[in-house]
Amino acid sequence: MFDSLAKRFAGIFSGLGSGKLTERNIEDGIKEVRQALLEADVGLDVVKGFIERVRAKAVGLTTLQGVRPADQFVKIVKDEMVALLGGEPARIRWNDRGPTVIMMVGLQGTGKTTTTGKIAKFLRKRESKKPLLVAADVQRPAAIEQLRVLGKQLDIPVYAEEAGRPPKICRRGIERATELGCDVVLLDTAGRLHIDDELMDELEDIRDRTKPNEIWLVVDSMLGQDAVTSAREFNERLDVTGVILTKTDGDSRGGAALAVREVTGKPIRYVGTGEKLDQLEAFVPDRMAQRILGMGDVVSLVEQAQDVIDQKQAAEAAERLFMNRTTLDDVAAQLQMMQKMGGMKDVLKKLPGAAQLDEAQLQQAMPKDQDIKRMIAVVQSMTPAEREDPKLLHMQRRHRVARGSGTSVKMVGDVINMHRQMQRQMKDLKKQGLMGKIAARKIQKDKKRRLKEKKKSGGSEFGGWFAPKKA
Ligand SMILES: Nc1nc2c(ncn2[C@@H]2O[C@H](COP(=O)(O)OP(=O)(O)O)[C@@H](O)[C@H]2O)c(=O)[nH]1
Ligand SMILES: [Mg+2]
Repeated sequence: MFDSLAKRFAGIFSGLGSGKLTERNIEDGIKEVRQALLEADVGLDVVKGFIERVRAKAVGLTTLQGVRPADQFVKIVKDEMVALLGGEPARIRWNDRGPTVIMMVGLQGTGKTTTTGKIAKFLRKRESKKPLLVAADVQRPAAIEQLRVLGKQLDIPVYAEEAGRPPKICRRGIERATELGCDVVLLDTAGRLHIDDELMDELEDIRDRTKPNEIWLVVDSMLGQDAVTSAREFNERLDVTGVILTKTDGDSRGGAALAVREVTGKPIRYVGTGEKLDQLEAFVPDRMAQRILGMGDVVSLVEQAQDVIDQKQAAEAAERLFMNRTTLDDVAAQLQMMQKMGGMKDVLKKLPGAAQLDEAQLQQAMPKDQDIKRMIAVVQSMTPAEREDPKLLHMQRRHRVARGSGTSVKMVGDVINMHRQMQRQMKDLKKQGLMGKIAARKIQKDKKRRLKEKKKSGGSEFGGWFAPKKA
């Protein structure tokens, strides 16, 4: 959803350069930020407020010492973006006595029923809750059936009545939850294509009779400003406690996501990222701001990595890295991790700087998953001694390994280069830690020199894919 906006921002920020910022530069930067937000369909009022806050902070930017002014500007925009999205992630108000009631509301087709199922699944997994779903949409018989099917799929109980009025159904649903020992009740209410009084009266009635702990408004991010308008109306009538943005996997420009918090004053709780039941993410403003600003979603990348890495193994690998005793087994481990983390493209996209790469550049910057498999095979065809000390791998041995792994001598060379790159990066990091800025500057110089050398020697096919460089 935020792809084009992220690309835009990354461009604006790199356009600021690394030198001193003048008032003129800042003004240009602000103008571009404004334009980018307007193009993303954020809405004029929200953009205005945002820009005013950024400008107020950006005045006198050049006075801070020791930090690049451009970075300061980026930080200001980022902080404001986090504030716009809601600051701290919101927490659920659990009921300490009896089941917690969560009422789902929203227009028809926004994804209420699907999201109800997703949330139930999410809360069961992440919060160890025992949910029950209530079919409170009696407008369409198909709606009840849809929820039943969902419940069966998830193995979560569903309370439904063929006839009767929704407020009473909801009350009885909560009673059933208590009987079954369920501690969360999700009310899947009816929607309409447009907001009308009849619907609102019904929803108010449900609210008054069930006293929900949370009222979550489901908003379709594809609807842009219309989504924001309907969110405002729902909130005025029902005083919702949170918003869930669905269909963020679509090609909307992101305006609704950015404006809905400011307009309703209510936090975004989750985002739906696809039709499948596990495609729901908790909404973390700081993380989302980084993604929007093209800074790369480093945090979620790390989390994703944590999911697949064995912690003990990781600690051992880190120690070897630090002692500069990495072997080709570490290279293989890293490759295996990438394989587990899923498509390389998804991983790369989350790295800082990668937002600026277009599809073709991304394709070029990464080894194909097929190649990852082959590279692992290369390492597996080496003797333990060779893995320990890649220097042993002279030409004859490389031929043997290539044959053994069914690959090419070139690929064997690429794997050895990866190992070298790993060691170099570690050295760079150490230098930075020990000698601070002087070291950092020297590393920059070294890098330039190495880049030149690499150009001369032709480089490896996958050169630079550990840290994708701007093309
Ligand atoms: N791509 C995508 N589709 C979604 C998402 N959430 C819901 N949908 C789809 O939106 C359509 C309407 O969903 P439904 O839950 O029936 O909406 P309701 O009328 O509000 O209950 C269905 O086809 C869902 O699969 C999402 O996050 N991404
Ligand atoms: Mg529905």
